[in-house]
Amino acid sequence: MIKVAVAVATEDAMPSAFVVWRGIEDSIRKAAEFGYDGIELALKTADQVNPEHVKRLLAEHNLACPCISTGQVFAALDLYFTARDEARRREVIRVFREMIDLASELGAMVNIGRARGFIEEGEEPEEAEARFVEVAREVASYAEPKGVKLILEPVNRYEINFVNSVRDGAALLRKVGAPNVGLMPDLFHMNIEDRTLGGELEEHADLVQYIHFADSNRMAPGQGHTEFPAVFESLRRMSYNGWVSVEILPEPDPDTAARQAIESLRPLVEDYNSA
Ligand code: LER
Ligand code: MN
Repeated sequence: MIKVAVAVATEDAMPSAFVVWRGIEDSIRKAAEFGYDGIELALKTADQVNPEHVKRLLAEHNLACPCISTGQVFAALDLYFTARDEARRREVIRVFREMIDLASELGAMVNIGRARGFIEEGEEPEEAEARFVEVAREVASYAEPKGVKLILEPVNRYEINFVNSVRDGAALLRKVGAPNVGLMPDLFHMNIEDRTLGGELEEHADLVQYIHFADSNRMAPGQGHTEFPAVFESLRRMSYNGWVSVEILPEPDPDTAARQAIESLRPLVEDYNSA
């Protein structure tokens, strides 16, 4: 079974937060009204929301929150796993622990996007990688008894210089070796970095826990040249049972983008779920 979420944030999120709607109440109401199954909540810190309030709103609208995404931890707080400074690494671990506590209340996974960090000037990739592995293991071992999974998102080379392709992500996760850390491929980044979309998804089916959906130009599915029926055929071959989340540019305006996305995905998802 495939379920569809839409990426949203709180009202006070940075302008650059990459979401369709802002404001928890409005986002949840609209997601339900438009026919989504859930919301992906983009946060800077866990205390931006009251878990009881979010749970009540989700229950009222019969929606789930399958994922908390953490791009703003990097973009707004400048915190990331590969930081050379030990105090900064302790701080990102603290922020992630609080995200994990919230995720455990909401039944969500926690994304590791650009907060994974990067290879600093003058250092070997292995040095950044070693710091990532150490922090990821610590965060994963905190999340494990709480039943929370972490999902590493490969992001294209124009945004960061570390973990660009799905293959890079899979290789790194094998080094982390924690049972509760998987992959969050994003079709937009894959379109830039991977040889194929479906092929790489199928190849790493054992690790793929959640997928960001956008068309080739980051507009709503259906507005670019990605072949979504072929992606669904690959998902079928890998017996994918999970969430896809619409993370698209809110253009020409958020409601239009959200409506275009669900309208183009709904027939594919209904077909997938009924077979
Ligand atoms: C976040 O999910 C993402 O895909 C990044 O491109 C945001 O910068
Ligand atoms: Mn993404």
